[in-house]
Amino acid sequence: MSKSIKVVVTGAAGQIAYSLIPRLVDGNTFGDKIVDLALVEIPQVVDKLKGLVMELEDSYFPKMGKVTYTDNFEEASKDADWFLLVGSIPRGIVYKGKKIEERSDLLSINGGIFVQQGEAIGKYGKDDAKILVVGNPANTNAFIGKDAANNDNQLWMAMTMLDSNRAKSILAKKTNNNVSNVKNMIIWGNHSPTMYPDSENALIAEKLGSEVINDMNWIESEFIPTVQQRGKAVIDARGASSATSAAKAAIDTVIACENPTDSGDCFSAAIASDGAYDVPEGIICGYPLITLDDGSIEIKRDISLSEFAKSKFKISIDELLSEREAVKHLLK
Ligand code: NAX
Repeated sequence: MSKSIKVVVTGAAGQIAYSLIPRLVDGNTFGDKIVDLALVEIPQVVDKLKGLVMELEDSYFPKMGKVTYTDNFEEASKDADWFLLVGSIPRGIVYKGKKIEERSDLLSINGGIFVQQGEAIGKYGKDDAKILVVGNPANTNAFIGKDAANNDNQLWMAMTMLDSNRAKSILAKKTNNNVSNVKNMIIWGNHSPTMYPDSENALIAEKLGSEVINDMNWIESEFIPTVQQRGKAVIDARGASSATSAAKAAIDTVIACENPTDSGDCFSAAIASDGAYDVPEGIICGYPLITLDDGSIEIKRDISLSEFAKSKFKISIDELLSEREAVKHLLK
């Protein structure tokens, strides 16, 4: 019999989840494993998940196991292997009578959610559970969740794969390559407009980006700002934030964690710093990661950063430190 795996998805009635959930059970993401789904929503919308469950059943997914839905996160967490934390309160909505405009309010409200979810994951999730935070502000939400979970065997990540996929696509276009020829694409720092997409260490058709692209002006004035601002550009064009591409990026992150990384390559996600690349310990920072043959995930440590790269990366680290300061009342 195939092994089974349990995946919890929050924000399950949202637009990213609508693209994401079917891909979890289509047999590509977890291969042969039977995938049990625990879908979580807030009480006001949890009943809508009944419709999604009907659609999943109607789709004929041979690898789909048990599907449950609930507004009780603790109940959903029991013995889960993976947590995809997509749900969060967006900027601009009225929450408890107040319009949420400031990043500090957003950090605090979502931080509160991630304290509860983190505690439940630490207590009820599997000891080797992996947690991918998609809901923004993703790095600091993951930082709060990890602190509340207080279980160092579990791996907390914040998603930067969408930024990395976007960066690959722009570099491929610029150099007339297919996207599959762009590898080792690192997003350093925060998933926010301060992130640093590293074109210099990207491998483009096996060559270092710093050798292939000799146009610093394009890198500084087009490439970096386009990757940093792409989320907003999609909102402006589509009238809604990235959904299909965000779902694909979450799936890509899961697949990258479940399979050994090819030599010479890496994948992007933010994890807790252990001091690598001189980042203060503990903050959830975008790094180059590799999955080893035994399934463990490590920071790739042999990347050399130019002075230009270091100066850009520092801006993002400083932002993460100020976010940590803004949520310190939520930490244990
Ligand atoms: P939607 O507003 O469509 O869906 C969010 C869902 O989360 C809603 O149905 C809401 O009821 C639910 N929710 C809120 N609080 C919850 C809680 N405590 N427990 C369970 N569910 C809860 O947003 P969507 O477009 O799906 O985006 C979700 C999040 O992804 C947002 O925070 C968004 O900013 C973030 N993104 C992150 C990206 C990344 O690369 N890390 C890129 C895409 C996206 O912008």
